[in-house]
Amino acid sequence: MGQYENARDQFAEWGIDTETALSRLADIPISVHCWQGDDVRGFEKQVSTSGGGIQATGNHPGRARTPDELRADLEFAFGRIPGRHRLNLHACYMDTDQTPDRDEIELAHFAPWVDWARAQGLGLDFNPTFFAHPKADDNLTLSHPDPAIRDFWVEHGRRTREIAAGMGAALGSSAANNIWVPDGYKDTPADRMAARRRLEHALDRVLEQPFPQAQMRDAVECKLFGIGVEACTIGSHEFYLGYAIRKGLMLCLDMGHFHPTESVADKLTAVALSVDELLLHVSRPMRWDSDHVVTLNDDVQDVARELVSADLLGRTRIGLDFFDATISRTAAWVIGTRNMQKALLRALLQPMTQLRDAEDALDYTARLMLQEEARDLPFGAVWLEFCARHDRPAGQVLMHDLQAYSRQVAARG
Ligand code: RNT
Ligand code: ZN
Repeated sequence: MGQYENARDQFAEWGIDTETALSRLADIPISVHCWQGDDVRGFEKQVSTSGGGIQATGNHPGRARTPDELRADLEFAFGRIPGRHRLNLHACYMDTDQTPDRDEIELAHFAPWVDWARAQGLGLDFNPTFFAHPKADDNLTLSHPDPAIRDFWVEHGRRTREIAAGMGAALGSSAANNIWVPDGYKDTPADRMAARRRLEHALDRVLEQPFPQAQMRDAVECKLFGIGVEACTIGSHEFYLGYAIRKGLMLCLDMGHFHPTESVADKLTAVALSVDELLLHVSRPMRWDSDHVVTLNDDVQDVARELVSADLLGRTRIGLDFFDATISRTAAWVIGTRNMQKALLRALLQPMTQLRDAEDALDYTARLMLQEEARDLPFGAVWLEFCARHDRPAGQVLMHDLQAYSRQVAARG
């Protein structure tokens, strides 16, 4: 008997069907973020600035400098990730000889991405870029007191929704368009209400035009604080939770955007009672929103377990959000995405019925025993089977593959 068959029998003793888990996992797309590939720089021709706490640290050689290089790196990474997935693009990753400002972008500026995604069998997701731009240098965009600056960003937001809808229509797959703005104050503001009202009104304008959900869906992403906006973030959790409920939007929960002891896993079910669809930015905050590569840690496994146990997979879009420039950028994608999948696989292989029965019987001893005994089950063999069935490498082969590619792109300088 092979390793997988052995594992399958061990899981079966706990009433867990590994075949069901494997086929369910194959149906869960992960939206892989483009910005891990080039340290969130993008391809706009004009000089951009950084701000809002978005900054990759490190100088590992091999950063993708052009859209072609980024696509080559993505093809390599997707070739090491089992299953069919999505690419999450930011507006600053346009691929065009033209030099449109953010309020001038159109679907045509992203045509090479759409063609490539179609050829690769990938869905696309999208994001307006409200940072790294001279008009965002004050860490104020949609809530800026200057109406001309607000207008500029409103137009940007509107255009990204059109582009996202165009991508969704072209690929026959609904694109999430996620709004995150860096807006906030470094020090204690005098008038939080005015700023929040300005953000609310600007968002209302951005979202005016309806699009079919089959083409695109809007999400809003809250945050606790960022570098330079320590005292007040205009788009806080309460702000966007309320706004998403009132407007029927998706709420984006980024795992790095809360107090370090808060659990995004715990929030999922609470939010899901009032919001019909969720977007996740799976990340690994270290002491703050540090955007480390996703590991198979307890936080990520807790999130995966909630998605499975609360039956939220059908109304949660799973995206990743990390950027580390101290390690191979392609390896970072592969490691982080596979870890999200491993967390989901483990969640799909829980003895759910027994756990629920124990809880309902107030038998917390049995619940704890089950949770702890389940840790020893042979997940690794099931994961290897998943990789093999999807023709993806694992272990030493994967390791050598990642190292060879990293050496190859190092020549880029
Ligand atoms: C910033 C948010 C946001 C960005 C990306 C690049 O704190 O997490 O999602 O990381 O839009
Ligand atoms: Zn995020």
